[in-house]
Amino acid sequence: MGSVEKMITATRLRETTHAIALLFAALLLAFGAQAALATIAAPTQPDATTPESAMPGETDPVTAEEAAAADSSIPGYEPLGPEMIKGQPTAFEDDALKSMTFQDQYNANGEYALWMHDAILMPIITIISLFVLGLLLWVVVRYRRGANPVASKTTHNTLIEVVWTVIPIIILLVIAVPSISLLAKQYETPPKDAITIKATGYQWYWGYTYPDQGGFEIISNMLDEADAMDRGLPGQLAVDNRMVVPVGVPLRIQTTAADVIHSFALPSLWFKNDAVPGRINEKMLIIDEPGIYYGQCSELCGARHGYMPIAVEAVPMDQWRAWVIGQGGSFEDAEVAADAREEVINAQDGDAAATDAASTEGGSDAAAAE
Ligand SMILES: [Cu+2]
Repeated sequence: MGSVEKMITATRLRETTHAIALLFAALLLAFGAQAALATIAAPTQPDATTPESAMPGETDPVTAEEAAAADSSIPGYEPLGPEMIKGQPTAFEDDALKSMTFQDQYNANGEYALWMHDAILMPIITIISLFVLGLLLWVVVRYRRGANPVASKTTHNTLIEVVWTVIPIIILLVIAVPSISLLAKQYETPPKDAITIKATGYQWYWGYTYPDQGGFEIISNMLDEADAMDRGLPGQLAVDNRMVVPVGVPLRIQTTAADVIHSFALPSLWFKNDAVPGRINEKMLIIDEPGIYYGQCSELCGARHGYMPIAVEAVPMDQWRAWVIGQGGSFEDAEVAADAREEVINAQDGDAAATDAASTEGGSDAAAAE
């Protein structure tokens, strides 16, 4: 009997070893293919700012400084310095507690979400965890075999069953109300006059297009880490050309990608939208304070996924207009575009009104005509 069992165990062991070896081989193949693809793809990628170097990380510091000098030469616009950095992660060494939670929030949605986390979710999670831990300890101590040799045969208790059904329902309702309201806030449609910026993910950098201001595109590559540190900017987050936007007004951020799926994420502005090739995703963003806000691509997109940071610079409207002019943009088409959008929206509203005969809008129109 012993030898048969040993044989079976040996066979099983061999099978398991084979399975593990196969798994490793598959993983190696997958990673090898990914690395090979990356090396093939890298030199062929278009790179508008640094045509002489294919990899964004190898940006020549002189070129980057020249770019910065060119920026500061725009009349009426002053690029924000390191003292204006607001949205960035905190290092564990600097502040252990802060490094483990959310970044400070700089708009209404972010503040609301942070409040929901701090005032609703965390207290509920803590109370439930402590309560269950207490129950477990009580059972372990009070009903151990030594203290309670004859176990109870009780199987049903109507009161307890009602309580442990109703209380979780109430807890879920308490969570659902702010949760659904936050979800709705996040999908609020931007107003007609919102400023459109299209963020395009490329392997491995970002492009920011301003369609209403002439359609110019800003190509944004990560700064060389040492170069960024020299300028007092955070390494692996600072870029050569930031996405400059006006502060305090609604922005219509559209995200898309040119090659693979990327994700445009700004933790301190409670903003994240996937950038999918052949598709436009749209979400409203409002930034409350002037400043620099850092984010990162948040969808695994290839070898240099970790090196395509996002830097948004929010400046007052007049400075932003000066910057747009400095980039060769114009404001002539902005109103035309806004009017065109309004026409489309009115047409859609008109369709909706037509189906709803007793529309109040029709009534007010008639009143205005009189
Ligand atoms: Cu990416």
